[in-house]
Amino acid sequence: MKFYKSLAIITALTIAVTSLMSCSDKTDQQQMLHKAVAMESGDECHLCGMLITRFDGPKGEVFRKETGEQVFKFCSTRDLFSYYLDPENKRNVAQIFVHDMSKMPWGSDSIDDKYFIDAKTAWYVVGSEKTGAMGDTLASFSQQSDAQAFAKEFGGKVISFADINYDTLL
Ligand code: ZN
Ligand code: CU1
Repeated sequence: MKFYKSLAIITALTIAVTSLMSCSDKTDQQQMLHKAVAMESGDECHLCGMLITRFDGPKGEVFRKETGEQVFKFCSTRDLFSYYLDPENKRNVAQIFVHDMSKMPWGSDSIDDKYFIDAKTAWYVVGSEKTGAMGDTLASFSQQSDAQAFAKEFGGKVISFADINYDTLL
């Protein structure tokens, strides 16, 4: 009898903890609802200070958990990931965007925030002949097949978000 009683208590506790956890998950999700913002002509890269819209290639944006609406913008996917791969930053990033280069032309005059996608579900081509603000860069795509088509045309290797590390950026 005692055994069943404690079993019941444990079950009740487990249910309570689980529902608490899903509650906090929900608040996390609500904090995730930032929309990507436009790159303005005066915007400087958060990492290197270069004027973002003067340079070709995909750009990046980050919202950090503790800074609310403040957005951090990057001249290139390369600088975005140099920033993001720092464990201190990684922990604090709520949302991260890159351009979908299957939709956006490579040239700097085509930069448009409507082509921003979630960086975590994107596919990347590293080592292609296409360069960005800082030289070699990562071409970003929402579809793996588009990344493969790009790699076929311009060289390089297709990788996922999880594959990106400091070696990738070298
Ligand atoms: Zn930069
Ligand atoms: Cu730069």
